Amino acid sequence: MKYLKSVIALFLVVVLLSCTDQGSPASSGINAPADKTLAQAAKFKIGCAVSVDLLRTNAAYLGLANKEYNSMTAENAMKFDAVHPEQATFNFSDADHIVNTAKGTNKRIHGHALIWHQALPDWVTNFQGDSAAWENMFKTHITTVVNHFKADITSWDVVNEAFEDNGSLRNTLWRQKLGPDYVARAFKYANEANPNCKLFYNDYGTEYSSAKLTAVINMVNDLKRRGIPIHGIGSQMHTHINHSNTMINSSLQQLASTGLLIHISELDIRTNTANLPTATYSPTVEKALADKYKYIAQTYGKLPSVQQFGITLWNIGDADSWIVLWLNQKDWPCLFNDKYERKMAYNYFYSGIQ
Ligand code: 9MR
Repeated sequence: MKYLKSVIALFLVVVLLSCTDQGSPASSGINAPADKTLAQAAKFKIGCAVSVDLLRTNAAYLGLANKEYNSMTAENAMKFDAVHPEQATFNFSDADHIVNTAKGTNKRIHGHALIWHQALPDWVTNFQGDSAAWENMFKTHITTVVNHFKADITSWDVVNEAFEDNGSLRNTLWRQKLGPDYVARAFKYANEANPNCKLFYNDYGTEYSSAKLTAVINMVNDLKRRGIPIHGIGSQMHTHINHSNTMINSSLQQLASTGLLIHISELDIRTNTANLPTATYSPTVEKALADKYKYIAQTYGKLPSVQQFGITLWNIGDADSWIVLWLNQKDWPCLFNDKYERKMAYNYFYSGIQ
């Protein structure tokens, strides 16, 4: 009997731990009403970055994507390799699926991303040609993609991640082949293709690297001085629970001092900062995650409302996070758990965006 009781007790402990480990919807002091959504609560747009495969195959995922948000970004489907797989071939079928999904529930669609050093097809990395041929290829890509979505996409991440964390201009293929001023020309070409589009420079790390923050602000101010059409800055905010709140606040304030629109464009928050395979989603971690989400939401909410383009969450549930799927790390960075249930982080974020 005593043995049986111990076995049952052990079983209960294991069940309890495994629930916590998956980020169960723990109760907390703050609870969002079950019948309300992020889009309804927020003073600004709330977006999600979506995978076209999951929209097509996972009903719970599609349900949340449809219901909770009023802006949508393609996680991958509008990147160079997805839409322009061969020099003479554009393929917009996945991207169009996302556009149609978003339009079905009247969401804003934010374009991501025209020029980046990653997600390039082989034909671009192997491209042979003089500087005029490179310029033509670069311009053709921007013009064709912006044009294709002209009716539905009114904002684009034009250049993504042009700086290193130390503030130097990243030595990408684009920079090597087109020269350091390629950033300005990308904005110019995008504006020529759709003069009604809000054009963003998008980067990560401005909340932890002051060198990068300064470099981004200097570049943006330089572009503005030169009359280059740039309208917004995306602060990706792939952050983690230990990043300093003071830095997060100060970086957003400094970015806003440019006068441009500010988009927290790829928000997620890592908890397993040392990338330990033994990490667990303990109540302490759960609360730290929730507090950080709330802090970021409230801090963003203090920016001038005319500059609030919105907050986009990068991925929906923990199981579809790029940190888990792409970096292959054990973590719980999202607002929903791997069963697409609201986490404590959801409730705290919800209270922060009001
Ligand atoms: O989440 C995206 C992942 O699925 C892709 O494999 C990867 C490469 O295309 O890009 C990830 O998204 C990135 C975004 O486009 C730009 N900022 C960093 C994001 C996370 O790496």
